[in-house]
Amino acid sequence: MTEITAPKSPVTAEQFTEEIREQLKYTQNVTPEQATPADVYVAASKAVHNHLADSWFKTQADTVNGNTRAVGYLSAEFLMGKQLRNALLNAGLTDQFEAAVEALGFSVQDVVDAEYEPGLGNGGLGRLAACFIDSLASLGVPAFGYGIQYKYGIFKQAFDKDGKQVETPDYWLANEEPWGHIDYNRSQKVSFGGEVVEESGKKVWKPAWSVRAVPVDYLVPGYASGRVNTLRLWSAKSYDEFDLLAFNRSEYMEAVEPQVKAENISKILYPEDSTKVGKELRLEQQYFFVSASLHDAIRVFYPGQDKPDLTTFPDKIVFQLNDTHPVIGIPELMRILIDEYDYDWNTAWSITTKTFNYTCHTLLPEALEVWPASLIGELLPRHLEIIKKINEQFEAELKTKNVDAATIKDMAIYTGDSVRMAYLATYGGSHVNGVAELHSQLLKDVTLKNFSDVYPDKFTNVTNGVTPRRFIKLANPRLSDLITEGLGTDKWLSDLELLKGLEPLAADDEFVKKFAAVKQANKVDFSNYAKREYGFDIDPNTMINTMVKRLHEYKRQALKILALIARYADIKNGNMKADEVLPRTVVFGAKAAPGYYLAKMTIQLINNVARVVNNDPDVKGALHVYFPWNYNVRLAQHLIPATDLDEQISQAGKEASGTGNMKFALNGALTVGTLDGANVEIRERVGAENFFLFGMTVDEVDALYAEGYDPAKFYEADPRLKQAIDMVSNGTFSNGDRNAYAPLVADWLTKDWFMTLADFHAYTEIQGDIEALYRDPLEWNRKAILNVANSGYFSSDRSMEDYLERIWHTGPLA
Ligand code: 26M
Repeated sequence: MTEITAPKSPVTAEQFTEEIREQLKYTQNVTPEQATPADVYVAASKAVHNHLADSWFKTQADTVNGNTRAVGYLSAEFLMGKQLRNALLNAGLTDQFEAAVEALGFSVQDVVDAEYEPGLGNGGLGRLAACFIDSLASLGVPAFGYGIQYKYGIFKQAFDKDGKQVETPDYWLANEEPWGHIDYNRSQKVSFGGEVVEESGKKVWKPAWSVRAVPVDYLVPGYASGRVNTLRLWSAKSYDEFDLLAFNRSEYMEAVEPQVKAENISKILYPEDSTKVGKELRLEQQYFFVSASLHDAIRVFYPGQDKPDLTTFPDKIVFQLNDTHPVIGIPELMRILIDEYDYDWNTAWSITTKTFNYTCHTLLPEALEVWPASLIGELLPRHLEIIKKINEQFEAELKTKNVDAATIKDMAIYTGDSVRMAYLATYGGSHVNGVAELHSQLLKDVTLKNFSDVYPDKFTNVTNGVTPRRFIKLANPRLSDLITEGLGTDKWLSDLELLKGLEPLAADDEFVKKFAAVKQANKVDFSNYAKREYGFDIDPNTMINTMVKRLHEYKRQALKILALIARYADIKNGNMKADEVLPRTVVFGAKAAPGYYLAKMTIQLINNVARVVNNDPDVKGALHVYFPWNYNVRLAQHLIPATDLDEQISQAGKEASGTGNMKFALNGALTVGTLDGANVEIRERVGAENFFLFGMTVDEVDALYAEGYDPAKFYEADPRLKQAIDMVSNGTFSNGDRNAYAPLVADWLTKDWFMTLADFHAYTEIQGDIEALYRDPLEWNRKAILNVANSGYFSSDRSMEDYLERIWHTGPLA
């Protein structure tokens, strides 16, 4: 007997069909005959939204009236992915929806495809925020996601005829967007600039300009919890629709200028990741959403009160700072408490430090935000004063702890000309966490060592996780059914450690064959999807070997492409016979920051290697390379379930955690990877014998740097590496142009900051093990099952439980 605990809705398919008809008639104003799939998509979305409304209202009321501290997740990015299927799943309406759409004469796929994915994030950090709010709702924890409703999300990526990345704006709001509920009545005023004056002994900030922050609310339905939380994304609007005086002089452009300036704040998501861009607009964005969110929380928890007792604020809500982007919230809460509510400094500080906690998502020093003090002074003069005072208090505190003068200087939050946001966050909050064991350790030992010496108790780890609802149930329905069959229950969807129960089935050949059949069917699906969306001819009978993530040097797409070129050369040289090579399809997905020169050149190289390899009859059937453009959550949901082998090959000590690695393991791909980020913990759990480990460790990397790393030596020493690089420089992948990749090659041979060349040999060696195992499907799939069975820890539900226990000290609503 299989136990089914998935949410069930009280309505029948016929009733839901009727609800969609109503929406078509009264909100879309079309007959079912006139309707397009996009109309049906909007109508169905509104219908499912209505089913969630009562739970949403009740959750809001319980959040305010209950005695459970809420969580505020402050994040500049929420990479939500499409909403419809997730909402249907959590409302228990999936079957009714599918039947209704067909009854109305539409195809389910067309309707689901009509939803345009909101791309309000860059990569891992933004997707993590989306997984976390899903898990909080599913656990029944009262929580708000707070962020920005960018008008343009992450750019759309295309490739030109030379294989170069071309970016176009992602105007995701071009068509009706049924999920966001704009709530003008709950707007907040956010001010900038001006000066600070003294009025009867009190500092008063006289800002120069203000914008109106308008909340757009998104429902965050929990899975099987009956709870619906809120994602509140702020949109910037102008107060002065136009300046009448200017307009009267018919200076039309000037008249709308204030509006343009105000609305620019939420216009575009910065397409950077792992680099800091010290742009004024970026600071405006950060302050904009953080100030609006803090005021909103006060409004929510102290409704109608002019003089609330804000000493209870940390009992009402605890804020998590997702990286340094919202850290301006610390001086902002100080300012609100002191200037707007008349608290003294010490009381304000006590409230503030109890309210905030900080998650660091990087180890790259160049990614830690540092703002010029002059910029903060111009944009937020009162905040700069407060930051300086925080820094004075901090230095005094360090002196009482007998920290030496040189170290105090190293630890400065305010250096005289800049403000270090990570240091402000560490001092101004209760806890600091890294996102995987290794990363948290390196934070303590290296990046924030001085802070960890003085405040050891602040530091903790919470290993990242991913939501099994989106990344197993929705993305991989076949595997979900097989898991439910194998376990005799679907409870694993809210208790992912139950996957452990699959472990014995890895020894059951019948089950292994079913598992293999699921993977094969997913590969066929993906091949069809890739044909339809991209025109690719992917052979689903080859090994699907995937590397998807942002394009960054430290992630080492270069290592993958060089190894691939070496393999190509082996076949061309006759060192390997094409018909003896294990047929492999390599799939890349990656966006490069528009200003990241070497990353963009790497994309161009991958595309041109793909062009040459795929058109070379000598390697036909043995090696194929595809680079579907515009990698996003939707493509991830199609590709991950179809992947046999996943690449997690960053230089050890550089990838904070990774979350793609978890999604692949949970979908039964095997990983080839380094001892980096969460790979370390994945390997520990799934078993070393079920993970393809290669490459230098953090200590070996450090040692090689210390002795003086010279990549050219590795080039000279390994003929296969030498040939691969020579092929890049001799025009093989640039129609004979020897200069096309010169900067990339020069970087490899003289700098190679992330030691791609040093790890090349180990990486190519391990391919033998991989291919030998793949030739034994039963053994390969046994190991894949053991990956699934032992990855339950990587549910974002578990991450949330760790945050609740170690940092937030709260739990589900009663
Ligand atoms: C900074 C300044 C200006 C504009 C953009 C940024 C910025 C945006 C995103 C900087 C970093 C950003 O993201 C970093 C990120 O995604 N880090 C990843 O976080 C994941 C979740 O914890 C980890 O799994 C990844 O290892 C880590 O690289």
